[in-house]
Amino acid sequence: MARRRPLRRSGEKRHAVPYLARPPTAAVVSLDARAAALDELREGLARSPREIACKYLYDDRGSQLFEDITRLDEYFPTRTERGLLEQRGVEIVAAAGGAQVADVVELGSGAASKTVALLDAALQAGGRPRYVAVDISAHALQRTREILTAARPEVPVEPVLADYTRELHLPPKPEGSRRLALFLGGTIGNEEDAPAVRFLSRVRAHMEPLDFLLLGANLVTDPAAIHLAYNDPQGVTAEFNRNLLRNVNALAGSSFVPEDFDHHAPYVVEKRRIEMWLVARRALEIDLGSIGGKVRMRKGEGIRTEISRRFVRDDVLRIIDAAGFTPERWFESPDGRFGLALGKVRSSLRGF
Ligand code: AVJ
Repeated sequence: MARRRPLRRSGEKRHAVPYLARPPTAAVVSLDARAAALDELREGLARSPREIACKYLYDDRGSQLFEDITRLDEYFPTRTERGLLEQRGVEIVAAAGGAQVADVVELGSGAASKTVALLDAALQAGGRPRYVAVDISAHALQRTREILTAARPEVPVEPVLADYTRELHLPPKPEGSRRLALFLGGTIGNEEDAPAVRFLSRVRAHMEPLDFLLLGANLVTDPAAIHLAYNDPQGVTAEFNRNLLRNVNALAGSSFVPEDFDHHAPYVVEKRRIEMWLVARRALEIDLGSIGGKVRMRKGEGIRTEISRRFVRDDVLRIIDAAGFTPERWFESPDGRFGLALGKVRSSLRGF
């Protein structure tokens, strides 16, 4: 664990309510979000192959199951990234502005245990970082806040409850501070190149010159180890995958029976990605509730619920460059399984 600097500042404001910029009314926001979700689900389920976006994995139970996954022996990415952040955190923060890094924004905060290493580095550099946690799950945000407040009570936490794939409202950064945006865990690998670049470009739109992005990416490694990480013998990943159907049922009133589906998660070597599927164990007819209509599936037919890509360094640097960040530094775990790219906001977009 990184060292802790006894630096308690009293009178620091802590916000108890998720931050919403320009809030219309809560009801309008959630009605809108629900209609958009139903459209997205309808569209994905009509595709061939059928798809349900991976963000539906992360209801409160799903966020808890993912946290359980990160503690499995077989699932190495979280541990590898944490080690890298603990080893190189000081260097990373120094390269991103040291004491001036006063606004650490994490997209998909999940359980923020890894982030403590970076906040510590900012504290050590003599800065007063604030931590803005953005997540789609209220439960995950609550966990983040508990973990962080217990670990580093001197760091103020601002939770933002939001689906950052849709819209991104961030609290304005403190006057004169530098923002360090974090997109960790290898979540960028859930998207193909074009949507990944579009997403990071939107993040960049919330940033200014002298701000930095730290992007975590899973790297190409032994296929058998990758396979095992997504096919743990205890079946936690299988349950995480099936739970997506419970979430969809709760959202839409659909009639998916999770137990009618097998978890299938092959590492597709030529695409350098894990694909997570739910495969019908028998012929099924599923009522889609408010999504509208029915889905008929043959035995053995699948719904794709996630892709999780493995990269090589240059893939990652190209992506951040295309999104408007100049690659400044690259940090890699000693086993070569995980990489972190640090990019600096470029003032003008290069044509791409
Ligand atoms: C949270 C998106 C990084 O892709 O490895 C874990 C999600 N899926 N096991 C990943 C996940 C199956 C995870 N990310």
